[in-house]
Amino acid sequence: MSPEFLEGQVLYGINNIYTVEVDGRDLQCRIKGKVLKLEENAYNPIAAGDFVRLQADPHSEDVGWIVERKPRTSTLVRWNKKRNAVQVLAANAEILVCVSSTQSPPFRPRFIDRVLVSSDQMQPLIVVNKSDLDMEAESRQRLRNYRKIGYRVIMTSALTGRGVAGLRRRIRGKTAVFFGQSGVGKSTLLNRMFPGLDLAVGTISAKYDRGSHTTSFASLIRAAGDFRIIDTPGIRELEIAGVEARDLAFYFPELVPIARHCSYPSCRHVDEPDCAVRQAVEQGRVHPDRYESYLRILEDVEGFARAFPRSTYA
Ligand SMILES: Nc1nc2c(ncn2[C@@H]2O[C@H](COP(=O)(O)OP(=O)(O)OP(=O)(O)O)[C@@H](O)[C@H]2O)c(=O)[nH]1
Ligand SMILES: [Mg+2]
Ligand SMILES: [Zn+2]
Repeated sequence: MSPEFLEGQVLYGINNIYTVEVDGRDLQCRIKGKVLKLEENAYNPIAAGDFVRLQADPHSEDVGWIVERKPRTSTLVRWNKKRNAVQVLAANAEILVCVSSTQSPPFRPRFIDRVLVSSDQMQPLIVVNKSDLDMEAESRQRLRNYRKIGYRVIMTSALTGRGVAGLRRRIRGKTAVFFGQSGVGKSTLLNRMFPGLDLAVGTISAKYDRGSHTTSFASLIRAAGDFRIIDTPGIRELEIAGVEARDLAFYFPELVPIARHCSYPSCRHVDEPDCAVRQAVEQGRVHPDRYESYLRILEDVEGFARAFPRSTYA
């Protein structure tokens, strides 16, 4: 008798045991032996949000064996420096909620720029939480620039509830991944949005003004009213993986129409002659901070390409 095959979505994985939602039931699953070809350079072969095919266990209806991962429609990835591997933080989400804070931890637009480059095929939404606290004029100016170049920005406060209903409306009926530095209030926001969720919330270190890495693994959460959310652990630094240097400018929407006018067809917008992007920066048409982010990320991805000519996580 051939074993029964099922399909489901991975909610989370801890120590190589994956909780998979199959027709509304949660199964405890492992990857079946050598059947699932593990990708080279991959830190985790399976991420929260992945769709998988599995075999039912003949002895227990709560157990399954993952035999295949379905192709991903979207990914949020980073380069895990410590493990020297590509890490998929979440898969198959339609919306990327990039959560930052007005302060405590400080507003870090450079980090946001990296987040915006790290997701593929997700619709980005910039959330600035802790709007009950003041924000520096320079940070507000950066927010205006994000809006100007086409990003949607929502101000929220998990404390007062400001903006929370609006955020809920935006993510209803879709799968949304919440991502950002530790301590910006991702889990607090989710608790505010979905009373009863009771996600663990951390403290902000007074000494370092940063979060305490409270959420420790990504998990897909289902909430009443047709919500599917992936809460993720905050990270300190975001190293880019899997973006080709020659494609990087496409991840900066304001550069796309400008880069077309560069003299060199393969212009990197660094030191090439007649570079339209550099001219635009000099003339103030592109925010200098955004260009600086572009340059720093370019350095990263060129280094990455040298180390790993072909990444294989897609
Ligand atoms: N003033 C203020 N504090 C907030 C707000 N939202 C969250 N906090 C506080 O920020 C701290 C960190 O919140 P968390 O929800 O744990 O942050 P997180 O982004 O989930 O952090 P990690 O799980 O470590 O990635 C807690 O002390 C919260 O009470 C807010 O809107 N305003
Ligand atoms: Mg958290
Ligand atoms: Zn150029």
